[in-house]
Amino acid sequence: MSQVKTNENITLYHYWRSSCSWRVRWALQHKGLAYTDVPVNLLQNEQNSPSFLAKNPGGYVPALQINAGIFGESLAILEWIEETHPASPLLPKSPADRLRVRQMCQHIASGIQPIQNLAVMRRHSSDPHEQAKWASHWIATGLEKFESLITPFAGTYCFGGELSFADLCLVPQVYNALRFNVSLTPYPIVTRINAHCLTLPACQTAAPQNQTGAS
Ligand SMILES: N[C@@H](CCC(=O)N[C@@H](CS)C(=O)NCC(=O)O)C(=O)O
Repeated sequence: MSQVKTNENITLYHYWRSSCSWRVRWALQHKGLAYTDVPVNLLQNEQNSPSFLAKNPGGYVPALQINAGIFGESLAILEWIEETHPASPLLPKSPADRLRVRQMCQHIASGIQPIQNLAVMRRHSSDPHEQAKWASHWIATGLEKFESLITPFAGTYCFGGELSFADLCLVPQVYNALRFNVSLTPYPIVTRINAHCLTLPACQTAAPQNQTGAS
C-alpha cells in the first residue's frame, strides 16, 4: 500500500486477535494511512487498566488517537476514516446503498460480535468448553442470517463488486467463526467473499497473525 500524506498523527490501540481491531486496521491499510500501533493485551485485562480506561472509558479495543483526541467504537472510526479520506471508497455512492451496507455492518457489529465478546462469555460461564459452545452457537445463527441478508446483493463482495465496510466486518467475524469451529459449509456466499478478501494485501497486512504480539 502506498502511503497517503495526512495531517493526522494516528495511533491505534488494539489487540492482534480482536475482530473489531481488524476492521480498523484494514481500513487504515486500505486507505494507505500510516499509524503507530499500541498493543492492548485483552488476556491480561489491560483494557480495564486505569490508564486505558482514561483513554477509552468503554474498556474496549480498538481506540484510535487522532492528534489530541482519542475515540472508541470501530464503526464510528470507519466512518471518520471514510469521511476524511474519501479516495478508495469503502461505501457505495447512493444513500440507499450506503444504508444497505451499514445494515450489513450492524448485523455483525451489533448482532453477532458482542455476544461472543470475552466479557460476555466469561459472564455466561467460567468453563472454556461452555464458552466456546455459546460463541459458536451465536456465530452460526448470525452467519446464517447474514448469508440470507447478502444473497440478493452480493457480488465479489458483500455489496456488489466493490469492497465496503460490510466486508471489513465480515472477514474478521469469519476468523472468529473458525476459531470456534463453526463450519462455513452452510454459508457458500460468505465463504467465497471471505476467501477473496483474504487475498487482498490490505486485509492480509491487517490480519491477526501479522500483528505485534500474535502467537
Ligand atoms: N462496539 C465496539 C466493540 C468493541 C469490542 O467488543 N472489542 C473487544 C475485542 S473485539 C474487546 O475489547 N473486548 C474486551 C472485553 O471483552 O473485555 C466496537 O465496535 O469497537
